[in-house]
Amino acid sequence: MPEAQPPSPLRLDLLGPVAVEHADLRIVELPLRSPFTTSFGTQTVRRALLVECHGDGATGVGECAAGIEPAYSAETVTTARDVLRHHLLPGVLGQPAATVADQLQRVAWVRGHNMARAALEMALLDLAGRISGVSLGAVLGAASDRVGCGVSIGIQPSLDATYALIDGYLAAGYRRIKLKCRPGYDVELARGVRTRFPDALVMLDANSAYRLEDLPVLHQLDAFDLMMLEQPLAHDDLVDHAAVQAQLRTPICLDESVESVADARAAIQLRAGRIVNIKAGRVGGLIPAVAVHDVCRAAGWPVWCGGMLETGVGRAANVALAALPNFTLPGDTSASDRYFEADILTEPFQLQPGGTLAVPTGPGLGVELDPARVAATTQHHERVG
Ligand code: OSB
Ligand code: MG
Repeated sequence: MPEAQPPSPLRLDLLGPVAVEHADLRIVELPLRSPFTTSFGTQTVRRALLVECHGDGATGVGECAAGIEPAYSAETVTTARDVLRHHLLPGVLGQPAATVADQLQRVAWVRGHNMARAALEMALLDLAGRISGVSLGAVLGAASDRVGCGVSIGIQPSLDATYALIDGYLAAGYRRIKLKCRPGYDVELARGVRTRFPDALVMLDANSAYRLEDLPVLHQLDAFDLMMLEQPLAHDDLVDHAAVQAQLRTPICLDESVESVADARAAIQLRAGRIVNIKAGRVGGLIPAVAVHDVCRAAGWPVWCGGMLETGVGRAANVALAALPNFTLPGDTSASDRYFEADILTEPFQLQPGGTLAVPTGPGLGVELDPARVAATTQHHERVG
């Protein structure tokens, strides 16, 4: 007999009706404190598309996860802006709905463009939460008021530079170290880190840099007690991941390969890994992210909250999501100062003792934009509707 599954924690019923009178699309650009290099490229800035939805005298804001280049995902800041401007926002502007879910149903016909859709969803949830006086955490079903945080470290010019960064982040309290890797920057990295930090929770993220032929390298990595190996194979693959997982002790964590609940179910059925990194943008929103959380929970797969170098806006949503019960592993929910000299919030996210971030409790996202910081970082702004 299968065990009874816990019900989904989602509480959309806490939110009242929502109407969007007009919207703004804004692109802000924040320099990163240091370049972030992965197997697919180097980023020196976070260029973020913000969607601001105005209605009932309130404003809700959403951050789009998409990056500048179509490297991690097919979507970019500009594709998301176009889809929001021409297809998603026209579907909701001036058309009040009884619930956020009804509002989103109006644009359910738009295929793909998950990150654009998720940005609109975040803005609607923030708007409805502010109007109803309910925090996003309460709506998603947060089970704790703090989330355990890890940190994602890019590929560095030298192994010694990596060790120095790890030293600093562990001293700051981060609970888990994720190291970006790629062919040729992998086995020595894992060996060196394991030797110097034998007790740290360490994992690697390949961002799809390996192929089945690289199995010997993955076998070598299997010797280092890594907490997990994130997305070793192609962004759209599950079958080869299953073949590799069958041969490795180290759990595989899927990132790029899970873009929907259907993908999560397929991954579980195929045993293409044992863990999922959930990013709301990648799966089309926070509501689908909770659904992925629920299917993973039912299958006994732990999940954790990934990141896309978000500003404080997207970070607030990530932290609320990470407070759900099956987010049992520290996520890429680092503090604002890990990324930026200055965030765009009145109060940046700060790492608390024990390596946690506090889940915002105010209405909606529970964070406030700093108008001066927004003005200083805005590169593009247009009104829609
Ligand atoms: O693969 O998780 C990833 C950043 C941009 C694109 C892809 C990824 C990442 C990170 C950074 O690892 C996570 C963070 O926001 O700290
Ligand atoms: Mg990843």
